Amino acid sequence: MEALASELYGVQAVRFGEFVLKSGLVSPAYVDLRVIVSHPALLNKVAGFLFQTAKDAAIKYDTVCGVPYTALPLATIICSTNQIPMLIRRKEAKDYGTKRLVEGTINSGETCLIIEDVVTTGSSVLETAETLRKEGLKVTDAIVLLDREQGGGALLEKHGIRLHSVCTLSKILKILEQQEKVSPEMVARVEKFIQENIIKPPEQNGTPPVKRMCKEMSFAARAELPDTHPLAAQLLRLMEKKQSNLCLSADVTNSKELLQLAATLGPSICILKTHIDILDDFTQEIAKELRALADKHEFLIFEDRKFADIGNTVKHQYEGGIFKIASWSDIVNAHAVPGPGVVKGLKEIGHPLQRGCLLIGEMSSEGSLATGDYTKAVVKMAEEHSDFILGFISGSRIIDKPEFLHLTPGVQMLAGGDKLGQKYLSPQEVIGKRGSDIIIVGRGILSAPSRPDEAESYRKVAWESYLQRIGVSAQK
Ligand code: S5P
Repeated sequence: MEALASELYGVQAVRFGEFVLKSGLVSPAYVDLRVIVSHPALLNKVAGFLFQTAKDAAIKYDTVCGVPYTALPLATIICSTNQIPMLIRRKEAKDYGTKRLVEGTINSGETCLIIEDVVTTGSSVLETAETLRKEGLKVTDAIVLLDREQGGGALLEKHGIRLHSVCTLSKILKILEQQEKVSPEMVARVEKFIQENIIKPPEQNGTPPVKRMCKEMSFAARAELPDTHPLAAQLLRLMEKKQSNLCLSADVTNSKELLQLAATLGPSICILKTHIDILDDFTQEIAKELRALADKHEFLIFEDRKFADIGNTVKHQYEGGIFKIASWSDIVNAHAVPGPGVVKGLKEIGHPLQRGCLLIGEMSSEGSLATGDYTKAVVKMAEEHSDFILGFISGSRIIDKPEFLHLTPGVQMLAGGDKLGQKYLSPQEVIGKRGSDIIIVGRGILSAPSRPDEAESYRKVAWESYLQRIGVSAQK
């Protein structure tokens, strides 16, 4: 490490004095590692240190991606030396619209390790991570050569990324002080600068965890949070991959029509919601075929059974009977009216099968009693059973925890309602303004002349509302 610090100093990758930063701030330290590409031995050495740091931290990963541009040659050396597949993130793709954002073979679900030269706020690493996550990759760790210790680690941690650094600015300082390359006065100045310029994540900054915080997080980032239920994480990833936050409410009474819907609309949706008890010709074979279509088109199945009885009864309703819901449905939902017993009963069956449940926090129907304190009690119940509860059916975001999903029914392009008390809001209102994650659409799609076209229209509007909400401009 001593030799590395001295070499970095020697090639002027780390300098001390007075530098005006891009932000206008005057800094006593300047770090610019771009210069190391002109020093092949040092470049190799740095790559070696980065690789070793990942090894020491026992990180498991399948591919490596360097944050453009300085870390690109570093990632290349690491991958070439150790025979690891590499991915390249394009920085300029935005300008070209349809160009790929990531080059290389992307195997969805694999873990990609991010390599970076310097981290200050962590935003560059985060940008790369979000791009990779949008491609269906997992990002759990990033390795950086030099951490300027100005809050990057904390920001990344908030987004589910552990930051490991080969060295920190203060450590380099200490070494250079010992080597008498930097005066004690300069060390003091730099340390003071670091202390005074820590960019804290919002909630440590005196700003309370704002309601909008979770709304601004990408689905991909939420998938990686340590407390996100594995099934919710799977859903969030496939949503990002398919660019769909549309759940089709397949409220049809004939199994042929149900399977046809699944086959034709499958590519546009993230979830297919059933009311299996309205089918007049249900057999287990239909459930099997539906399951196969769900796997083929990568959507989850949600049986909208709305369990609402004591634990012992719902256990039987979930596992047995004609429908054997637990055997084919990824997600079910429940009313909280009976108290926690309903969740405990369902969990006994669903948890070992890696299933998940949504609690009904609010309803879209006129005069619904699920409001106010009731909704609050539902949220509390969900928090107490977050190993099985994925989130809520609600009209808007009812808790600002990114681990919980919010699904909203009562959605059509035009607000309004039906004759039986259903009330409709637009996708833009539900996703953009009310902070929900997924729209549930039934008749809005089912009664259209072309169901696939209408599903695509809903998918696009809901997805663009999501992108706008998280502050990303939609790519055409
Ligand atoms: O509050 C609710 C909860 C649900 S799950 N309001 C609802 O409408 N639903 C369901 O969403 C309802 O049972 C139906 O299957 C779907 C809405 O269908 P649409 O045709 O009105 O879009």
